[in-house]
Amino acid sequence: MPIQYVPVQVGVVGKPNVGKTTFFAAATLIDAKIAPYPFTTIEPNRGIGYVRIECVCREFGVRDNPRNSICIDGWRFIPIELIDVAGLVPGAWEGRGLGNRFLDELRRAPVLIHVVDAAGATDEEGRPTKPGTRDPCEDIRFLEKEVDMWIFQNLKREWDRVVRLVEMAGKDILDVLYERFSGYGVSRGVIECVLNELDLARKKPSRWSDNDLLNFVHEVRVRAKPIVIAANKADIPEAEDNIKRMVREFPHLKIVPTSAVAELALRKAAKSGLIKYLPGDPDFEVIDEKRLTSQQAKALEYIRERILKKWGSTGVQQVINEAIFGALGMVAVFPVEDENKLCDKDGNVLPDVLLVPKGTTARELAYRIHTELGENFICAIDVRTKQRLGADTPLENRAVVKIVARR
Ligand SMILES: Nc1nc2c(ncn2[C@@H]2O[C@H](COP(=O)(O)OP(=O)(O)O)[C@@H](O)[C@H]2O)c(=O)[nH]1
Ligand SMILES: [Mg+2]
Repeated sequence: MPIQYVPVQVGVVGKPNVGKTTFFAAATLIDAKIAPYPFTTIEPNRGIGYVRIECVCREFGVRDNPRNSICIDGWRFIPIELIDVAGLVPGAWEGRGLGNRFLDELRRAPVLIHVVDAAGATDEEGRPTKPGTRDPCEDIRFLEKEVDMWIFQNLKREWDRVVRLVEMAGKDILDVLYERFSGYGVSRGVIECVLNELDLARKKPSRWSDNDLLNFVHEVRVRAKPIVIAANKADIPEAEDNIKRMVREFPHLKIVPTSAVAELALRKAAKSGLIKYLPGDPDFEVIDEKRLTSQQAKALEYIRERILKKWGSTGVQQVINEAIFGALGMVAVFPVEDENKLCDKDGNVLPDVLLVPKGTTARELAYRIHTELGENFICAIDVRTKQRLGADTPLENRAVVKIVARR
């Protein structure tokens, strides 16, 4: 039976015209609608993007045939689900610009990529302006507030019920709040930790001020739905100073300079066989100079000089990797059924890669593959070292493991 694979969801958010749809199109290589007008994206777009890791095939000297992922030149691309949420404008949490509907799309996404116009070429509502006019730091503050206020409002609406359950029905506040947050994918541990940290665990819900509630929501959200910043339009000269300032002003955030248009151009050129380029590469190679029009050649050279040489890459792949491996702290593991041939029952070599939270144990991995495999778990084998791993051993990134189970 093939392993069931549910891709991690990543929300792509930001005000209109910052490049979300371009980013999404580049990351998924689907031709989504791209236009410089607010609200061109009405329905949220969903598509498959990828994180990139070094595959283990070369290390083991095997030729793999992946099933749930792709291996190109020794790089493994593992699918994740991207959700392109239409432009969020200030006041979205109150319903401005269909904001509530868009925000609801993000409920289950455990991490967000906030696409920011680092060139400052769009005002607070996303209308085009002269580069350098808008301070993108404001956009970072605005979006955090929108997300917090949206959750705050949803929780506030149910607060009478929370009061009744805790103060009249005698339920534990931790259980009640955990249940309220279950739709957002927040763990009990996070709720408990924030309640204690803010000294709210023993305060009666009827005595919580709006400020208590807002602080609580903010602290839970920071832990449960982290945001990474794609400092987009990094190809525009005005972006450089802004990016430096963002890094200084938000030391707790990961800020990745990106150029979504450049990534889209490179992927299209690669797709039509003009260049050799893998998402995330620091450079590309022209396959046949003669096939390029002079305009194409110029555009590619521009991308090389202004983006790749300056920033090291277009940043699109990097920010996705940062969301999954940095902000969410996940690790990639390769489960196999035959520890010598590194294959599954059908002989597929290194067929699957699973993204799991750091700290996932060998037994938890078994459960993740099949409930039965978890129930009958005996031990796991680290294929690299041939060592036996006990049930509670946490798995390392790029581990290749065989699960041994009772039949
Ligand atoms: N210079 C530059 N322009 C970009 C970049 N990404 C997107 N744009 C442009 O910004 C405008 C809005 O892009 P779009 O993807 O529709 O933005 P959205 O409203 O956030 O989805 C379009 O004209 C894009 O070509 C980028 O990295 N650099
Ligand atoms: Mg769009």
